[in-house]
Amino acid sequence: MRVQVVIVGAGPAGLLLGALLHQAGVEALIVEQRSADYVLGRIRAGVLEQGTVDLLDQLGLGARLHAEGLVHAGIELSFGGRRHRIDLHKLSGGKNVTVYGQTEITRDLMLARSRSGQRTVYDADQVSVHDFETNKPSVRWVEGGQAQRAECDFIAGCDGYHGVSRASVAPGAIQTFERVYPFGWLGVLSETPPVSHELIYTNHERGFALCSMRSMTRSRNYVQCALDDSLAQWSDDAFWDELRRRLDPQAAESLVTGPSIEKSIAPLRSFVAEPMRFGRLFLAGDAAHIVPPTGAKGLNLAASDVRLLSAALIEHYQDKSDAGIDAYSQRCLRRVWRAERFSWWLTSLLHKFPDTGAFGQKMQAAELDYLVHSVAASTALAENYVGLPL
Ligand code: RFL
Ligand code: PHB
Repeated sequence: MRVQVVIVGAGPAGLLLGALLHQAGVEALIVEQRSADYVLGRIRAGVLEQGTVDLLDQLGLGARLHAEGLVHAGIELSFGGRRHRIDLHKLSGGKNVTVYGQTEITRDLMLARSRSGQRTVYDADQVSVHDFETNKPSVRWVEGGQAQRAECDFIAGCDGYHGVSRASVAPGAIQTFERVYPFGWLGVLSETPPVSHELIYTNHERGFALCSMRSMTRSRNYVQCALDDSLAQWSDDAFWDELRRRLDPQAAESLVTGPSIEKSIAPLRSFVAEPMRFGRLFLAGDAAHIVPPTGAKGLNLAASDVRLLSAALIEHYQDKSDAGIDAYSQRCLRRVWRAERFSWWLTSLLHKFPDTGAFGQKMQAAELDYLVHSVAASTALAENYVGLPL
């Protein structure tokens, strides 16, 4: 078969790119190695920048997001047993963030895609990308035991950190930068009201904690845990006890506990691959870069990558210009590195590291104190959290 673009991966990057291309009349086939239910079962991001919300609006996919998403004008930082509010709205010149789960965006995008008759291959085995350094790239996979092949003009590698796209690039053509953090996040989803109406990011001597939510009746909470912790070690009671110990007294008092609906441990990593284009293969989203979740940037970066990639591909087809294609990698990477810096900084400030020690704790406390009492410092936090301009 032949299509204009093959998108590898049906996560948010791949589905969003497919929707943006379809809106402009460019046909794309998505090839995903997992089932749709598996993709929807992954509980991940929760916070959307305004730019991501605008992109979904532009696609006509904002209805449920606006009806069910929670607009947040601030976040709280908790340390030394007290909470301090950062007024994102005021400090960023009027911007907010929206709390709406990645699962919901994925569901909205999947539904719109199937309604408009665009094809997604789920459960594709042995996906491989070929000849992207030539004018005749192709993607192969095995579907129900049958070998399949799609010839195309371009391949979009939206297949996440462990995907096949980045792994298919010649080692000499790619440079990677990485930091692996010596801890993970244990996340619990529960049908309980959130601790507060805004997110609470906590620095505590026992480790980081985050109180987030999916709705006013569904909480998503995290505690920093050891990398080698297993889920079996963390009963629901153990999780709630640990979270409570890290919260300020007032938050601990108002914590409502309940059985977990989902529980998982995620390692934390900073990673960037350069460049993000190899001939007719483009990397987008987690396939090209990973941020630790502290800054809530991963999904938002995936959205800004595919915004630039879709514009570049549409320009190629409609205007017969490759200027956008040629600039893609450089334009993305500038924003990526700024988000990497922010996520690394916030992770370093809020977590307990093996070598933090007493001096390190004092430094974190002094920086947090400065952050919440200096308009300049809290403005820098706010403008990064709500999202830097593209
Ligand atoms: P995904 O979501 O990993 O999707 C990639 C898809 O590709 C498929 N795939 C393949 N398909 C075909 N062939 C292959 N060989 C393939 N290999 C893989 C996979 O099955 C999958 O369906 O990457 P994408 O689309 O780039 O999206 C990135 C986001 O998922 C990620 O950045 C965010 O979830 C990160 N993140 C957050 N981002 C935010 O913007 N705000 C947040 O609040 C936020 N919180 C989080 C997060 C990530 C977390 N975890 C679990 C790492 C919280 C957590 C705990
Ligand atoms: C979430 O709700 O899952 C979430 C929110 C903020 C973060 C990370 C994750 O920084």
